[in-house]
Amino acid sequence: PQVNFSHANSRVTAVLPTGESVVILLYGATVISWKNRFGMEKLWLSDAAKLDGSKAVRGGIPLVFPVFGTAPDHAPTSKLPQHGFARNSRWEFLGKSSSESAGPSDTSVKLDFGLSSNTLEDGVKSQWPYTFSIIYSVTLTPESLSTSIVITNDGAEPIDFQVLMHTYLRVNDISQIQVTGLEDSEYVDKVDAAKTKSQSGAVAITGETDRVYTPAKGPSNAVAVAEEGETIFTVVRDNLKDVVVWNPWTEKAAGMGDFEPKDGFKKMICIEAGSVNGWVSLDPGDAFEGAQTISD
Ligand code: TA6
Repeated sequence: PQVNFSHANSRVTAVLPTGESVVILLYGATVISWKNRFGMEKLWLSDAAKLDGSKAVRGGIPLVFPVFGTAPDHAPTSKLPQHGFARNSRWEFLGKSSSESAGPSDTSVKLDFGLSSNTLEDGVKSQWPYTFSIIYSVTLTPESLSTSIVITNDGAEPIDFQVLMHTYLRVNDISQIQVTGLEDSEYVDKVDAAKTKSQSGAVAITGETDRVYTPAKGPSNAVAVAEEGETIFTVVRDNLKDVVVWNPWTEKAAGMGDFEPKDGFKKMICIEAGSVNGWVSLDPGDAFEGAQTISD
């Protein structure tokens, strides 16, 4: 049984024999759709998301690199826009590989995307003049979606960066959501003067929420999202020590022109795996790998 596949109009689409599918926009190598075998969309994408490359996609899985937020005091990244350039850049599709261990229910597909200093826009290169290459892989299986990033320093000087996968998970009703796996982790509360707090119990979303759990200490690096007591997502991290939990709620949703419908915040929660507190320092010739696996 074949993986159905297409690479057209700046998108790569793959459909497994069991029916699951994924769509990646070459702009930002942004996953914009992940559907289960019943055709149910698992990611949240704003109705007003720009998909023409004019701005970062509002939804799906935008890639944050080499800076999370803005870092005015960090000279190497201080000239970059919020969340860096990866989600605003045109990536190349490098190819696909599919594996079928025992049969159609085990068939999976891995799609590779590339961005490097050779393909980066000149304007961006002048803001961040490092020699690098990134391979971003999206792997779809009947049970999960994984995204992994390998960042290689091809230059002669160390590169200090932050990286994060800004995943918008789709939920039915945010008021019924509980996030577990972050118990006892310290977090920076960005809606309360960036105070450092400690998480006790599950995380519920009852208003604008913007927290950087650093490090996220949960057992086996797993964070679970439950709706009415039933786990709907599990996010397992590999070499990504932090988790950001974000929901814009009413006011911030109203203030984002590309966030539609305005009450769409009730249908999404961002569970973002990354390394965003402090800087990963990559020596010349070295490579950094980080990944997440989202099971539904
Ligand atoms: O991940 C949380 C966050 O850093 C929030 O502070 C908010 O800015 C969000 O990202 C969205 O940022 P964006 O640049 O995509 O509008």
